[in-house]
Amino acid sequence: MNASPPPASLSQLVDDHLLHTIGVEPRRATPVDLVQAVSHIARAELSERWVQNQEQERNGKARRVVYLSMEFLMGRTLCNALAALGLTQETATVLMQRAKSMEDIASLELDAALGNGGLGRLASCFLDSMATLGLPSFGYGIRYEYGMFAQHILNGCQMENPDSWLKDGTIWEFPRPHIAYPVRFGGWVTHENDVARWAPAGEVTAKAYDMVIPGHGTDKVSTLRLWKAVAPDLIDLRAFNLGDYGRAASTKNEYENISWVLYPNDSTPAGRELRLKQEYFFVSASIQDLIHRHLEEHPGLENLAEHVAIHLNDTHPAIAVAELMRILHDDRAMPWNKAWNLCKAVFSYTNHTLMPEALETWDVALMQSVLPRHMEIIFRINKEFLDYAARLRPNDKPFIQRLSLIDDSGERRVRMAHLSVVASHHINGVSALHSELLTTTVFADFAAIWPERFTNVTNGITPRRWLAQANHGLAELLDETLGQTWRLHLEELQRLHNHLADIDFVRRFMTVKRANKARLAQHIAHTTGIEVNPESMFDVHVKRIHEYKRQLLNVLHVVTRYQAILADPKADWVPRTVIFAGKAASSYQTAKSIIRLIHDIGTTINNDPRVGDRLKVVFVPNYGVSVAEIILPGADLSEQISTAGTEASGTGNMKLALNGALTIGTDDGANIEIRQNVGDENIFIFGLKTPEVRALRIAGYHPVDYYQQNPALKAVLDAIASGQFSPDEPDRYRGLVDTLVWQGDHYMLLADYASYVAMQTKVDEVYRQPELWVNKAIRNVAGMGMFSSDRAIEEYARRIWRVQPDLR
Ligand code: 26Q
Repeated sequence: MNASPPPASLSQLVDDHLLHTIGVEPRRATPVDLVQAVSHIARAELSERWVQNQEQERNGKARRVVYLSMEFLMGRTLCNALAALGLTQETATVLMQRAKSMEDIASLELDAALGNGGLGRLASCFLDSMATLGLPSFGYGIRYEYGMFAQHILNGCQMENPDSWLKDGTIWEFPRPHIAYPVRFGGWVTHENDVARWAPAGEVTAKAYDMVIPGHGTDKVSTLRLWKAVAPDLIDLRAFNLGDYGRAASTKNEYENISWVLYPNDSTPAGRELRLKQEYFFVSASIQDLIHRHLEEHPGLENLAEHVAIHLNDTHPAIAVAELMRILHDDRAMPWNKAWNLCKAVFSYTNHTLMPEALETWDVALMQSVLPRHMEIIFRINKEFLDYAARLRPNDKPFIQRLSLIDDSGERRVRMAHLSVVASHHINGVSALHSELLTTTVFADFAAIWPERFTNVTNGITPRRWLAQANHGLAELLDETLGQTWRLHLEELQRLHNHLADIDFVRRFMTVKRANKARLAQHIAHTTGIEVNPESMFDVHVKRIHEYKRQLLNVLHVVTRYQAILADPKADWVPRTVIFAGKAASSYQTAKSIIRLIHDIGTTINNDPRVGDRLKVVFVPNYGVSVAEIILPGADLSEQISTAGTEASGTGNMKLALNGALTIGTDDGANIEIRQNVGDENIFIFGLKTPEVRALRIAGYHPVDYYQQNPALKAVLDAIASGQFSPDEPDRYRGLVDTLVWQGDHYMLLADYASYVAMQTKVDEVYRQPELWVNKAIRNVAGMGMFSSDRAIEEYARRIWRVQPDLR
């Protein structure tokens, strides 16, 4: 750390803010006062950059990217802002002089957790890269009053608490009271001379709150604009004036609940009316805003596509297509075909899942009642599209039915993915495998008619947060070894290959990992009360809890190992600490049951004196961005074990490898590209591959055969099912085991079990040779260059959005 005294100015500035902004005597400032003061300083600097940037963009009339996403998992802002402003060292010194550490001060900030998982964090990494690359860009989302729930564990069970991240306000937002739009719902539509008139039944106001997204190594910033739902003043007043305060409050709530809470649901869509209203609410406000901004600079909307590229982060904002059509055609009288061509030149769409149950659809009747005019527009888009398709393949009715935006196999539903595809000039998946599967499975028919629309952009992560900020030790070592430019040019990590034989470098790399493990061990002790040994292998499985991600397969291995240790305690066991973290959607009972099983198994194993240090199992509560920043740098082994063909990409896999963990994983998502980049010998790939999974399903998968034929597997499943880990309620996990053995084991855990356990033995063999392990770990870091979100955004900009980075 820089020990030289900071320029008097920063220290003086902190005192000024304490005195004038916070209202405390600097000598008496508490840590909370200090974090506020320092944040105010950074905020003011960012504000200046924001203003300059807006001015430049206006003058340049640049083509802008509009990134629509229901989720942004921003995490904390302070350290990222200081790093972007080049103020990290100075601030640390000023804090040190006041006997405070940066880490302690920064940890007082609450995470902005406005997302569920990978898709939301990807959006945040992308904003960071768009700002860093100087791409004129705007993120739009919802200012949820309550973000992702806080997870507590009570007797091994997940408890959800509301995430009231705004309870003391947040310093990082800029309210824009003058930027507000009406968003309308319900009512009916009349038609006169081919002109549709929508008479809505209700209206809510969307108010803008901006967050500045600082670029790194540049003065450029980007904006994240979040919308809050506010009842129109009139609504309040009417009941209020009649003295009916109860009704005034409840009407107000009915409107404002639209932006109250994030839907805590990943891959199991909840078909709730409120969710549809949320989607339309933020999309409508965003489209109105971008049109308003366009018209400030241009006389009309004809040239909209030359100046805006609108990106749909999954189908959640897909109603934007109908909204833009409505505004162009109904409100601004643009001929239908012209409006439709404009749409197709403006929109692009990223798909994040192949799992049919996760593809979003809406009941036609619900959409008719909430958005009657949009439903009509979707019907017309569909009719013209299906007419076109029928001309391509006359008399192929199944083809037409498969393509239709409306699924009428049962109760009629709108397929939001189909709406997104027909309106988009480009559609991409998030890893090479996933994009390939899109064109051969869910979108095969579309790919047959429009092959040129489909492409791949493999996900990426920002090295600023996931290395520079999360792993100071490694960042410092890289700075000394490679210089500091890897932050902006992650390919430079390749040059680490030149240092594999440098004993001093290798030793320091190991020391950094050891320190990160000690820090993680402390966090584990603090949050769970469990003491773990930092000398043991840290085997890390962190992500949303979901059956397809197969935390349960990991559990099967843990119990296998437990039984093997008991059977042969004298063998040369590699001590392991198996670390889980992740949230289960609150309504997802099986996922919650998996969390409880992990705890029950942990309690048994951790307290079994025959096991000692050889095996420990912990569950770190409340996984999120800031907890990830502690866990990932301390990992030795990264578990990426989804059933092949189910994980679209994964990004935790990239974060872990970038921090020097070796991956044990299936041939799935971005694991495949990680293997290509780090080399086959430096990753542990096991299990069925995607075509094998498919072939086995078709041939008929009989999990009970694996159960009966593999004694180790049988012993593990029997132990769990018989209540060995839940003696107070022996049947607690019988149902869970039954889903595997008797109910089809949809994600094929039993089929992959043997190869997984065998690979875990190979992992041990390598770990027993520390020089070999560290060599592979360094090769992993060295191979991660392409997984920077800068590379991903550069691909989107060049191949999809056709916008130029603006590096003035
Ligand atoms: C949909 C409808 C109603 C309610 C909720 C939802 C919903 C919400 C969130 C559906 C899906 C999600 C989140 C999906 C997600 O995070 N997908 C992940 O995206 C990552 C970034 O591309 C990939 O790396 C992961 O593989 C993918 O699982």
